[in-house]
Amino acid sequence: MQRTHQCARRCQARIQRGCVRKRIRVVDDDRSQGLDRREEGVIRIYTYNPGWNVPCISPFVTKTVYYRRMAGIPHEIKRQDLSRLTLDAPYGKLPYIEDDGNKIADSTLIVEYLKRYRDLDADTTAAERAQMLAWNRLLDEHTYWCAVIQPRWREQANWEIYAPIIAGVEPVPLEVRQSLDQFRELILSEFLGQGMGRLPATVVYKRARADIDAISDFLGSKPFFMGDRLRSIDANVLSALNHISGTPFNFDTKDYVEGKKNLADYRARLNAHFEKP
Ligand SMILES: N[C@@H](CCC(=O)N[C@@H](CS)C(=O)NCC(=O)O)C(=O)O
Repeated sequence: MQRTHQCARRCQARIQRGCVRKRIRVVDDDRSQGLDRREEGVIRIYTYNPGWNVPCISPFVTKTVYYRRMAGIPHEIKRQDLSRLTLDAPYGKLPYIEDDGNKIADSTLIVEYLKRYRDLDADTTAAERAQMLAWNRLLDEHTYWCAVIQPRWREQANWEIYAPIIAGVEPVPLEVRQSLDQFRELILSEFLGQGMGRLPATVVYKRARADIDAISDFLGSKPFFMGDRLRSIDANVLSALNHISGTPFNFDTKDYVEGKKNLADYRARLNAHFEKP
């Protein structure tokens, strides 16, 4: 475990040195006005590079940015120094946030924390909260692996597209590419450990399609995922869909999402308000 962390840190340091930093756009200052957030400071969220139509190439980071945008909580986006990821991030992963000198990590914990400023779920019933919990678990612990990790990290053709996006530079310098390839091995070992990475791609995508069917069927013709009101789960659903559909990668589930009219309409509706790469 210690070796894995050291390896990740070395990879990230090399990625950083290899001129990635020069190409990083600095901040997306996403403050909102007139809200119940205290005035003395702004919450900082640490991110990887932005991509296509998403504020960050990580769906978990994107989820937390969307929650803030949806709740109108002032925040500032900071690009994480990758050479310091395992030092700065409480669990060695993104997202984490800083608020009043405290660090809060893990997208689920961050959304729960942010509810103290504005709770999009304040008047939900216990049954609705139970449903949202189950959907969050599906998106974070299942859909993420079969529709994000599988296409981007496991498939060579998509990896060739993804590596320059992570690096923020094209062509990717040799030293950076070597570091990224090592980092890919780390992610693929996590994929094997999780179990999904042991299944053939056809099975993985069959599961991803089942998730998409369930999401589409549950959404139906409702304006938001839970009904007439925007809820915290919309941040996660929109993030997941924007990390599958409209991406530069080519894979089974992407086309499948794009073929579902209610999902395309939902994305278009919510992206019109909350998309800001
Ligand atoms: N359960 C965490 C998962 C976060 C996560 O897996 N983040 C990925 C990016 S999508 C990461 O930083 N990976 C770096 C690594 O595995 O070393 C959350 O919800 O925030």
